[in-house]
Amino acid sequence: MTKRLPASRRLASAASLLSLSASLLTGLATHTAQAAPWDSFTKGSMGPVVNWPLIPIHVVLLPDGRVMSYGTDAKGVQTGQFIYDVWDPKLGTGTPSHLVLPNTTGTDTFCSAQIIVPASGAVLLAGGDKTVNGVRNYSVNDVNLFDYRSSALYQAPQPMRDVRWYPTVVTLASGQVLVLGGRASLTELSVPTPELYTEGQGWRSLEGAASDDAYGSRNWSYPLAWQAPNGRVFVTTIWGGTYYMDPAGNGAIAKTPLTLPAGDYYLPSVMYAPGKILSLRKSNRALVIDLNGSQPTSTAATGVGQDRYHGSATVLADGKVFVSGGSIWSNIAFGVAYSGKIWDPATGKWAATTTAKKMRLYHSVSLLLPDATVLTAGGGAPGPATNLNAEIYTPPYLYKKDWTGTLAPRPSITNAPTALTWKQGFKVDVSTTGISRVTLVKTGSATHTVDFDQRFLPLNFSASGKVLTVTAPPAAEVAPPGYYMLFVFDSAGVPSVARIVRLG
Ligand SMILES: [Cu+2]
Repeated sequence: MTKRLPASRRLASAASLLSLSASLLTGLATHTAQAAPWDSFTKGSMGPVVNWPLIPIHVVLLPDGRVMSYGTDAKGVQTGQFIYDVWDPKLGTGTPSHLVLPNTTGTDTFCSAQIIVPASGAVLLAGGDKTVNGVRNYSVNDVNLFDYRSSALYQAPQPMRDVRWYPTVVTLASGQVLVLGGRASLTELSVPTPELYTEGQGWRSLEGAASDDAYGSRNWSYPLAWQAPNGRVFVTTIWGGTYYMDPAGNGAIAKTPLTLPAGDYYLPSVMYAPGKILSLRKSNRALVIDLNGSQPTSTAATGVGQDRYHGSATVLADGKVFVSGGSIWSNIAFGVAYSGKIWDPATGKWAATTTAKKMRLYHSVSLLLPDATVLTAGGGAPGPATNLNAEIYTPPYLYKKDWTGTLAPRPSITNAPTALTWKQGFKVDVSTTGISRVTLVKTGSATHTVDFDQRFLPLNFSASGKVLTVTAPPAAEVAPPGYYMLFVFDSAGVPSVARIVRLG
């Protein structure tokens, strides 16, 4: 099977070259033919519904700017066993922009967890689904790796100790990947012991950090967890308790004094600034959690307007939070939120955005792309709609502020390092003077309302003409190693296309 991949890639490359010129022409035609609505500079605009070769239940932005997705077959039926897709946004959204490849690992990757391993840039896929005597939704301890350079998906040398379905993966300051939570089978609910993955060495169970309350039976489904500035891993639960988990040595876990109002597995939370999390809770409540002090604290924030079960929260290139999709009742086509909302951390207020055509409920995703737009996609398997499709959202910051609905000219990064280390000063050449902001956004990896590792960091900089001297983030606890999108903003607040840089 491995011999087949290069052949299909050669075909795809040839097709890509042909389609590139076609998509450029199509792109020009689209832009001249129809301007976006006049209020796009306040609401953004939603692109057309475009086909996707599977329901992208899992999406991950790769170090080369492409997007890997998986979760169903080509008809939208639950299974990650047969195919996965690699989409190149630079080639548009037509069929030739997708590279659909066979999954030869034997693992059904449906409802696994995926994240980029910082050292190699490979995507680690932990766990997945298993069918036993015709009954789905048992789980596996399989671990697979996806190499973006070859687009190949292959078995990792060592599986996890525990089987996991619906686990969470987190990149730690050490560069190791933590997996926690998930379900073992229909009868054995929880997997209370986290495991640590060290590239080249494999897995180690953190017996000292086992907890049913934090990420076991009381909080097993894609538990929300973040590398915190104090070196520990901060965990929130649906029932309200919060925890600091220490991954050092044998592992340890401690409850914090902070208790939150009730949340849900399918209401999103997002780290929108260093050590700060916007968390949507039940009954249209929202909170800002601050991890920068000696103990975590929370303050009430304005709710998003309605509960959006299965919606997504995506931090934009400017640090605002785009909330899209969801409905009032879990995975039911009632009270569907078609229009998104953007939260401004500077004011705490929500602004309405434009309206999507498709409901994005269970198994839908959202992902910030390097061109500062947002991929919103998927939903179904099961659900009221089988969404073998995506809509790309263009946020307000990309439009001219003149009511014409036309895209603003963008600044560009003409030269930037490909690798950074913490605290480092580095030079960035840009196309224009008057750069107003420099930001870093970690490459996202989303599934089931969670975007593992998503985080945003504003960077200090000084400018001399078209040369910026930028300071990298202060520490791995604030910005874990891995891949980040580097954006610059012009004097009108318009972001560049990102350069993807490796930190660490
Ligand atoms: Cu699922």
